[in-house]
Order: sequence, then structure tokens, then C-alpha cells
Amino acid sequence: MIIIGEKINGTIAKVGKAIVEKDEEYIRELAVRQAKAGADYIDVCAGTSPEIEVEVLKWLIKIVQNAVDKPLCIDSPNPNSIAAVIGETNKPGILNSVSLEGNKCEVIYPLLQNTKWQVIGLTCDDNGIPSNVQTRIDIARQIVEKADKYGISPDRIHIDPLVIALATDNSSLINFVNTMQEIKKMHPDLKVTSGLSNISFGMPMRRRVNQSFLSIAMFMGMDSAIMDPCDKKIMATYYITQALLGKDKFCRNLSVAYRRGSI
Ligand code: THG
Repeated sequence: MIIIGEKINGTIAKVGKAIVEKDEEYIRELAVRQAKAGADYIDVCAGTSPEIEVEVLKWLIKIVQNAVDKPLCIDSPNPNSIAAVIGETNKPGILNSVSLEGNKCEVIYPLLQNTKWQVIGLTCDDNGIPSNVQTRIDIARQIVEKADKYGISPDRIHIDPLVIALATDNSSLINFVNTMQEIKKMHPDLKVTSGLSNISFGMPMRRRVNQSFLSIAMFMGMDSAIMDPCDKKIMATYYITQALLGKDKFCRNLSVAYRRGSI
């Protein structure tokens, strides 16, 4: 499973402060720590006001690329910001994200043409996040159909079914699992991704809830997750689940991670 490290995000109070104070060392360390902990991609999200977002993203991208070799996951609600910074990168990564909102696909998809960039597609549209499985699947299908017009194949698309809090919708996990299975029926090469923390909003023992969610989601075929690779407990869940699923020969990765003290 692909791990997208989520820690360089200006909506996190300390990161927001580092951005304001232009604290390069703090950002660099977050990049290095996540790469060492096993992140395959480093998410960069400015989380600032729109006027300075492009400038902040460029600053973050430069620091991360100087610190680690990992590809980036460029995270912005504004497709024009993503378009404005993609040229700053030194290798293809993931664009986070498109959806059927506004002109997102029309701005982002041309950037992927004739490249190895991948994209996350959120299952929402101008009506917001659908509450039922069928609308999510319909949106995913349209995201994939639009991509095809630009020559972007399903194996480059991670669908994020936008898990909602279990505390507000008792069927949230079940809906996620059903959506994931329908998406894979639609096209076996499509990837399914998710953040881990949305499921547990408003619940006690949030971290433990996130761990159980990860385990079940991996069992049901989730391909990538936006998560904190520096959280030893969530990483222990990740390694243990990979081993339980027969994806870690002789439990070697689990043993190495344990001996290194990274779980
Ligand atoms: N899907 C996609 N992209 C995403 C998300 C998603 N990008 C943003 C987000 N969700 C994933 N990134 C984070 C980054 C940090 C935290 C959670 C998700 C985090 N939050 C602390 C918490 O919830 O307790 C608060 C930190 C603070 O404010 O100090 O650490 O779902 N495609």
C-alpha cells in the first residue's frame, strides 16, 4: 500500500506557524522524518489564504525537494494553484485533487497529458459530498470518463470516496467499502485512497479508531492512504496488516521496522 505523508499541511497549527515565520528547518525536518518513516509521497498543502497560496506552495516544494528524493503530492482546493506550481517540481508525483466541482478536471487533466503524473479524484460535485454510494460511483465514473478524453488511464487515478465521520453516519465505513468494491468493478486498475482521520471525528479514542479503519480498509483493498507515517502506532497497524494479509514474506518488513524502532 502506498503511504502519502500528510504532515506538511499549513492547517496544522505548528506548520502554519513555520510557514508564517519562514522556518525552513522545521519543514525540512518534517520531510526527512516522513521519508525515513516510510512515506512514498510527501503531501504539501499550504492551507493559507488564496492570495499567498502559490508563493507558499513554491516555498514548500523547494524545501521538500532539497531535503528528500520522494515525489510530491500537491494538495490544494484550487486547481489554478496546482497548475501554477507543477513546473517547480523535479519529478512526477500526485495532484491532489480533481472532482466534478467547477472546472477542476478541465484545469488539472491537461497537466497530466503525456506525463507520469497521477491524480486523486474526490467523489464530490457542485452539490457537495453525496451521502449515498450510488452517487459516489456515478461521480467516480464521470471522473474516469473525463480523464480518458485526455489520454489519462485508470491506473493513474486514485479515487477518494471521501469518508465521513462515523459519528454522523453509522454506515460510513460500510459505504466506503461498498464504494471501493464498485470502483474496482468499474475498472480493476483504478486505485482507491483515503485520509485516515475523517472516520473518527467526534469519537473517543480517535487514533485507535483510525488504526482499525486502516486495517479494515487495507483488507478490503485500499491502495493508498494519506496519513502520518511518524505515528508509530498507525505504522505498526500498517506493517501488521500487511503481514496478516500475506504481503510481507517471513514478516521481514515488520521485523525490520520493529528492530529499527520505527514502530
Ligand atoms: N483526502 C485527500 N486529501 C486530503 C485529505 C483527504 N488532504 C488533507 C487531509 N485530508 C489529510 N491531511 C491531514 C493533515 C493533518 C491532519 C489530518 C489530515 C492532522 N490533524 C490533526 C487532528 O485532526 O487531530 C490536527 C492538527 C492540528 O491542528 O494541530 O494532523 O481526506 N485527497
